[in-house]
Amino acid sequence: MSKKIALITGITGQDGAYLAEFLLKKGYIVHGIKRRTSLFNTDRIDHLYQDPHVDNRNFVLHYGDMTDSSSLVRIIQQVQPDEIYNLAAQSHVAVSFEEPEYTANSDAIGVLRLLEAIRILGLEKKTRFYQASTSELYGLVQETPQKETTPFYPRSPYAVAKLYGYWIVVNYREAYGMYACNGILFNHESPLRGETFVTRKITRAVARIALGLQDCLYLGNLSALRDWGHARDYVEMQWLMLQQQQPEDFVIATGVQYSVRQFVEFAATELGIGLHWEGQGADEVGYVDSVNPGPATDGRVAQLKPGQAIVRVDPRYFRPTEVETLLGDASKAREKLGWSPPTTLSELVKEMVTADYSAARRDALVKMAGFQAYDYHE
Ligand code: NDP
Ligand code: GDR
Repeated sequence: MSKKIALITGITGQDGAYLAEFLLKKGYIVHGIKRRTSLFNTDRIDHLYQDPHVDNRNFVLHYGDMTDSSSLVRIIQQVQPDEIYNLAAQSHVAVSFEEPEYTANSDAIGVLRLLEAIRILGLEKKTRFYQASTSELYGLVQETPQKETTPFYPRSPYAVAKLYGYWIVVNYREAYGMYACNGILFNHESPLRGETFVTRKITRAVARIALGLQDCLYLGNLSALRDWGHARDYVEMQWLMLQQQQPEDFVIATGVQYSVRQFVEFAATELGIGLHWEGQGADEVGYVDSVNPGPATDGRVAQLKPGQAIVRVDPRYFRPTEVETLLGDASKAREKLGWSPPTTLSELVKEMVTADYSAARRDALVKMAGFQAYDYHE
């Protein structure tokens, strides 16, 4: 039997890397679309790279962009994929307020471009399509927990763009009988998470604080509640959604919710770091630091002992409209896909902190070696 062919947009991102690895293990030939950038952007998938001069590769990268129809048509024509996973997006909610038009172009119209490419090339009956939809669609939540039938109320340019993506997938499924479906995935994290998303920002900061490379972590809304799972577990569900008899949309979530503040505490606990909370909203949740109770004062940074950290609320990280709470009900996926979240939050935090600690140790060693070299030349 010939190998299945998958095309992944956003292959250089967190989910793209896990999905590519997963599909290769399943015996797929995996093609991915990467953007042209002035610096290398393939760190997360370099371990999968195959020399283009070798015949019969099962991992192939193509230059393309979600804002460029002709590149998408050309790649799909060349690859003739059995499955397309559309993971590419300007995926940062806060950034979408700064770049709303670009976000709409890539995250909304980009989906349309792919679906039209499938149609133009006459692949409607061959190519199955997965769309990376999101819990951000629920925004100002109308029902808790959120499931497939919960009404949407997007709260950012990102979420509004993804709303278009969601509905155009449903429309092409109904209008043209395409096998196209939405995975409404709640937040999922990993050591491969981008450094500016809150979980990774936290685990990276506590690791650096533990090694004396940083003393303060600036955050925005500490009371936001999220349903966090592990990206490795979630990409398996993306694949399963394309292996069903009928295309359907599914919520994927853990069904457990924590605040940003709790995430900081879990991460700090991993490395035995004491926390001082400062700034607007820092005292709102009634947390009293058992190591150093009471409000911190100006100049406290200088007085900190090693292994202690300041978490300072910085309003620059507040969003014009915020999604305060998300909690998923994945009963449908549990029944039809056999979903149960294998990784707990504490396992996830531990894995992320461990990875960031070892990266920070490398930085600390380099810094130390740098200082020694400087001393030597003096
Ligand atoms: P990342 O931000 O890590 O990855 C996004 C990918 O999209 C990167 O490969 C990026 O390329 C690529 N990309 C961005 N813009 C373009 C463009 N114009 N043309 C081509 N490629 C582009 O996101 P995740 O892996 O975390 O998420 C994957 C998808 O799932 C996204 O669509 C996201 O919106 C959605 N999602 C994510 C959730 C999560 O919690 N992680 C939850 C629900 C949905 P580059 O590497 O060059 O930047
Ligand atoms: P989110 O993830 O917006 O849920 O989108 P993010 O980690 O950016 O924010 C989660 C919550 O934390 C609050 N927060 C901060 N966020 C960031 N990034 N930086 C901070 O300093 C900070 N302080 C507090 C935020 O306000 C928010 O409430 C992610 C993305 O992966 C989307 O692509 C995806 O669709 C959704 O998850 C589901």
